[in-house]
Amino acid sequence: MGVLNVTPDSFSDGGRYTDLEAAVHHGVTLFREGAHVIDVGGESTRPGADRVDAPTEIARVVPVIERLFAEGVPVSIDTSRAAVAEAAVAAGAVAINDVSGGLADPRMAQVAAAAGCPWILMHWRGHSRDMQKLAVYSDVVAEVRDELRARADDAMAAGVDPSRIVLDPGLGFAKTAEHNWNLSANLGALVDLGFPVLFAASRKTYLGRLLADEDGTPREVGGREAATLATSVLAVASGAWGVRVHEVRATADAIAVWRATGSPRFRGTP
Ligand code: PMM
Repeated sequence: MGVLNVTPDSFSDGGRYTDLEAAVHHGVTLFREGAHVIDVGGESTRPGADRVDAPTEIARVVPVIERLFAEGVPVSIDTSRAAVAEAAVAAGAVAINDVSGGLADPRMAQVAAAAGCPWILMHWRGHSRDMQKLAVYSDVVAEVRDELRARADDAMAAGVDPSRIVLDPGLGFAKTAEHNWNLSANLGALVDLGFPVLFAASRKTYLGRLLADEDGTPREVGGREAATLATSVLAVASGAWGVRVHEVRATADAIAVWRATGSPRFRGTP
């Protein structure tokens, strides 16, 4: 999954793709580089971000989705609002990526069930403005697993086909760096729930902290790519179904190496 944020303020690519032509060009490029779906978002979810209203979000994403649809590029809509998801699906989006796992908007389950498309349910405890206060767990892996299972149960109760549900641990959303590492190390506990798992660590703050200078200055966003690649390969090796990344070509290359290494074709060949 390639990331395309059409926002002025996302932490990594904010402000770069607010121009329609630049956004479409980037989406097509990521698709040609090997992304299976382009995740278009019109609202920043970085910690502390203020919300935008639904009409603003729709005005940002719909023209981009229409153009990518016309170019034959599959798009997922990154939103936690039912009205935005509905408008995006009408414009051609083939999946809904909901960082709130259906909690932010009670109508989302109904929209996802009616659309019949894949619905990514991310682990979430509250809006970005104050989510880090909610990063309190006694056993982060068990609690995220149980809360995600509850989201999937609610989705199915609302009529969403189980085969359309994808789960995501929500790295950085109401999670400290330690929580993120713990979830990454135990991704199998989420995979065991039986739904495809999406892993989205790309360029996140905890990678910047890991790679901080001696004086503690976090590595800048653009310098987190090699670390992102490592997280993606490790996630896929742990059973993740997909990775959501800003840099698609390098990710596709790294996963191709992992796949070739694991392929029986190469084992024991003289
Ligand atoms: N993270 C961001 C946005 N959307 N969607 C899913 N499913 N999982 C995530 O972890 C996630 C997301 C924030 O990062 P961005 O600024 O790179 O979009």
